[in-house]
Amino acid sequence: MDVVGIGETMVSFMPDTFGRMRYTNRFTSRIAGAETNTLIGLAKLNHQVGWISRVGEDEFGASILKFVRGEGVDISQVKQTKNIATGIFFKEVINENDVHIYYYRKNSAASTIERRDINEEYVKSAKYLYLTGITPALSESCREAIFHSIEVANFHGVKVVFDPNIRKKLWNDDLAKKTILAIAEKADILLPGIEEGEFLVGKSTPDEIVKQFHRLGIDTVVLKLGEKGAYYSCRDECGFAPAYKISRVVDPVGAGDGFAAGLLSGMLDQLEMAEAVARGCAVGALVATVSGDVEGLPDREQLKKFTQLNDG
Ligand code: CKP
Ligand code: MG
Repeated sequence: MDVVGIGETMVSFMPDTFGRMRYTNRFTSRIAGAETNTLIGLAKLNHQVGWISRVGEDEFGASILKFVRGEGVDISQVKQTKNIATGIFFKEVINENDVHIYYYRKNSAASTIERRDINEEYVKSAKYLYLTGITPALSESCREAIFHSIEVANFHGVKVVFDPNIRKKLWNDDLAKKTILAIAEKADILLPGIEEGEFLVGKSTPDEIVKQFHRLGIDTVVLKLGEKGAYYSCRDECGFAPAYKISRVVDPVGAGDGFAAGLLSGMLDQLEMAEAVARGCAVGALVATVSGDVEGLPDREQLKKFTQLNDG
């Protein structure tokens, strides 16, 4: 296994028209969740990936399993819970720059993920453990499971990759900050957005933010700067990868997860850090050109075409 991820995947509903959702009665449903978005991105680039989670024993749970399996992710570690529903969310698009997320995921199946769901042999078999700050926001038992998975990974030398993905709708600022910093300190690779960096360490320039994370003991920090690109810093190297220009942002949700997929794919292919970060930028950009969180994730052929065209 190249990468194992842990987290909640939901059915997402998006109105077929722009504007306030109260005026809509037609929705398109899709499958989305930060960790599977990244895992699917990796699977499309031919990496071996697996997912640890829970879904309800209901129709939405069944459609998630069918979809995620169909995209090439191993789902052998996903449990189905009786009488606990699969989470869902709605994505209201007023316009491309004004997107609102409404969750219906409290007490969902995935929020019952617990420590014993973390199969040690399974985590051990991976090169990277991929986590985001969404899972520990779901419940106490999810927090425990995440910390346990990190212990397992650290013990077996599996590198921990962590995207803070701070969701203020899911928990209060203090608990979010405390928990996310505690996880970040144990991670090998941290992938914050610039605003998340500001929130977590109270600094504002990329250089200051990254230095502060290094002080906390994190070896590799890749700071996502949105439309500007990404700034990365390892112990012995730092640099900047510019963003790829796209003609129109159709749907920005999922771009960060696509970035993680591209970056991890580059690292698995043993590219130089600058090239791996550039691959992250390319995949993130491609995700934003298509409606839906995973539908824009490229395969190798599409990725090659896009980068060749844009690298001139
Ligand atoms: O940070 P991103 O826009 O890349 O993440 C989007 C995902 O898991 C989306 O698919 C949604 O389901 C979520 O983040 C979430 O729980 O907010
Ligand atoms: Mg994100």
